[in-house]
Amino acid sequence: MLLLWLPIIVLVSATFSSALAFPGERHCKTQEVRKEWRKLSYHQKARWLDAVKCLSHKPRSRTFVPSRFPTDIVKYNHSGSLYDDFVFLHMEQNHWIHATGLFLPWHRWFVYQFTETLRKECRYEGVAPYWDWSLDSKDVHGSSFFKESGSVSGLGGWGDPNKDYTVQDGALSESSGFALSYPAYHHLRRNWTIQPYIAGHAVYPKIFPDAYVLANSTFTPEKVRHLTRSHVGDFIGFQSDIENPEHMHSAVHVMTGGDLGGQCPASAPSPCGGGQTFSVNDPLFFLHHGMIDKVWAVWQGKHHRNAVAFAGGSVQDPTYVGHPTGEAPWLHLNSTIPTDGLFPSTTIGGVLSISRLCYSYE
Ligand SMILES: [Cu+2]
Repeated sequence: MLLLWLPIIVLVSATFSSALAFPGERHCKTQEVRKEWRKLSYHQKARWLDAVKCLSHKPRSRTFVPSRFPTDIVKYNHSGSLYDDFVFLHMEQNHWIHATGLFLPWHRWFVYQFTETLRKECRYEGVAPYWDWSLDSKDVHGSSFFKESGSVSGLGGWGDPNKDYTVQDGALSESSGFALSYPAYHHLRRNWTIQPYIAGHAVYPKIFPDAYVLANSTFTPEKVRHLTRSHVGDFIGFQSDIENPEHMHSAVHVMTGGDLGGQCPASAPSPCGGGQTFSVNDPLFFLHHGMIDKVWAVWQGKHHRNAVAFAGGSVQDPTYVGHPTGEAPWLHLNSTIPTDGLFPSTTIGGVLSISRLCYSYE
């Protein structure tokens, strides 16, 4: 019965798409070509990490007014940093930006505006980097990506299990001055987990049907290629695939564990709402979602029907499996992307084309 809705939504989306009038080709003053992290030079990496740390030392935003008050997160911390505000926005919006039609548009705008904020607040002049995890799928744990331990240009590696999985090397290490406020004061944590779904399967077997799936098997180059060639014109199919709890988006989060995986630090008050709420704590979030955004952009570029495809609900289906991209009221291209004043807002239609946002992927 629930599945009957899907063709109707796609039809509505197609109607909206053809009626969509974008403002004329925006003149791009500059064109940003986003690069894979490992294609950046030593100095480019250092500048991005420096800007991130700079944001973590800036006082909180004066314009940010949270609008959602889910009961499963901690209260807003008035002594948090501007970086923490990005974490908190994602925490308070969690239930409306995951497993709803906002998932891809919201995170596209979030990465875009985070980079704009680095530029405005911390004089960052580079591009938004991304992490092509498909390059590491054979051996993520041993990948060069997690072996950059230098305190200037390194993202750091895995956390120390004897220190609550706190990262000890790289530019964001415990001794680097990079500290986080949510869900309680702590330093960056990463906890490598190759089979991250065993516990989830025990509680929610319908959402996590394959308990023993290896995280790295979900984001091989073949899987990414196949995804970008599938679901022609079918936004809901594409989103359901990439956001599926046991597919690449989720797998990278929970495999990296610690902050990116939403694992509560030892300092967290009990009960601690983890999951995807505070995953922005790890700046890797922006590199990971850069790649998710790239995969969406590549899919959009594969077919003119993909380029304009959009559909989805504005509220989560509590069972998830019936409507993995949300339930009515339906979202449309004029729906607002909520930012609660932390940065400018726009509409879903406003972020559908990355060329209109003046960036591309190398
Ligand atoms: Cu998210």
